[in-house]
Amino acid sequence: RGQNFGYDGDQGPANWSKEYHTCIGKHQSPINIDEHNVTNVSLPPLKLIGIDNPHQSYVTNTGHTVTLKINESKAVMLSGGPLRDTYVFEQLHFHWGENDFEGSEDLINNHSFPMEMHAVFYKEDYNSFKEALNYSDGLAILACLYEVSSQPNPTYESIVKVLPEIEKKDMGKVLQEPLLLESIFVPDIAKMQDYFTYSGSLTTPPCLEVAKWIDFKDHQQLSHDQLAAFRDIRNWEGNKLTHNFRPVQPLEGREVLHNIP
Ligand code: B30
Ligand code: ZN
Repeated sequence: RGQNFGYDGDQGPANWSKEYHTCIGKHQSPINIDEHNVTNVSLPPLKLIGIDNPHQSYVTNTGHTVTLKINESKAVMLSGGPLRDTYVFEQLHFHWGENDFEGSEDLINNHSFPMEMHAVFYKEDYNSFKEALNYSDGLAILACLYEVSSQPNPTYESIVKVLPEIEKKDMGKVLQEPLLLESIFVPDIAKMQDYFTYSGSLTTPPCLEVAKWIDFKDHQQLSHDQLAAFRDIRNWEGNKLTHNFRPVQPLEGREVLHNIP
């Protein structure tokens, strides 16, 4: 079985801990971020290197999500803000819901958004993503929330267009044009210092508590049709992956910081 977790019934989030004991830890993700219960701070500037030039990218259906990777190593790096060290870009992927009223993992004031992107980075000192999973400061994950817009977001068209071609698990496709990650990661680079940050876990099994989460306060926009295209890809069982978000987990006394630029 191993990676055969799902989002419904016996395979669903409520049963993950039967096979993955780490999914019942005290620093789990996602969480609800209550804006009235955050600590305002002024952290050093968050730095994203290598996102201002286009990178050849490939998109894969993992059976749990759609993942985007670039083919250069250490071309995109993250440091500063709440991070003590430099982190290397590994992949980004998405979480979505059955309809336009749910789908995000983290909630803001108990409000759901239709989609959430996670850009996953591992600590450079640990040399690989796999190795970094053994350390509590192994990962840094940027999260961005999406709202529904009436117009399609042109930045995402190249990704949305290939989704029908990667309908089945393990299918992958190189994007026709190199992708400018800047426009995927952050809606507006001028607003990128406005974010929430907290310590948490992977939101899928094995739910390892190894991630510093950085959630941009600014949102991006996708049209209903762009969102709906994600719901048509198939999971590891061959069924439509209509939704792939984990419900929020208890905060257990953790502090959520709000960085005010
Ligand atoms: S998340 O950002 O907390 N949602 C992994 C990375 C980030 C998150 C969750 C999981 C991860 O790398 N898991 C192990 C590797 N995966 C690859 C994958 O992305 O799709 C293999 C696997 O099958 O577990 Cu699911
Ligand atoms: Zn994720």
